[in-house]
Amino acid sequence: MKVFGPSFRRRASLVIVCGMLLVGITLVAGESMRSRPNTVIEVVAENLAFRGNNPTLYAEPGSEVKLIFRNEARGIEHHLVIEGLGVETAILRPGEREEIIFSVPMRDTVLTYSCYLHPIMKGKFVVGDASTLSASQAATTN
Ligand SMILES: [Cu+2]
Repeated sequence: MKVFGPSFRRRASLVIVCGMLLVGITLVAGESMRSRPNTVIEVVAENLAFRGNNPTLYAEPGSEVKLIFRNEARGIEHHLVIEGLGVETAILRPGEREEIIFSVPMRDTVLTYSCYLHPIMKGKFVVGDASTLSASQAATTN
């Protein structure tokens, strides 16, 4: 009695091919998840503004962002919150820094970031690009 006949070998090689295919698909899927846009945004608090005149910040929808917040003011505490995302740093003393990693919503939107200690420290956090921002500005002026 032949145990390893031609049909067995054919089936065995099919299983091996399928297995290799599965491993390949898993690797590719894992790779594409790891290569999602990972944005690093650095925000620096100076005396009574975020450096760069409270700049507009941009992030791609669905991306993962690492926010680095540094307080380089002299003798003034600052904090940073992005409204609507639940992203908020502690109140930082001069010289301190904090990093927060968070996920950005999938849909384009324009949010506000600010320091609640100083209401004039306020800028826009845009999920999307410049066209998202201009569309939202057109909507608010109409
Ligand atoms: Cu502040």
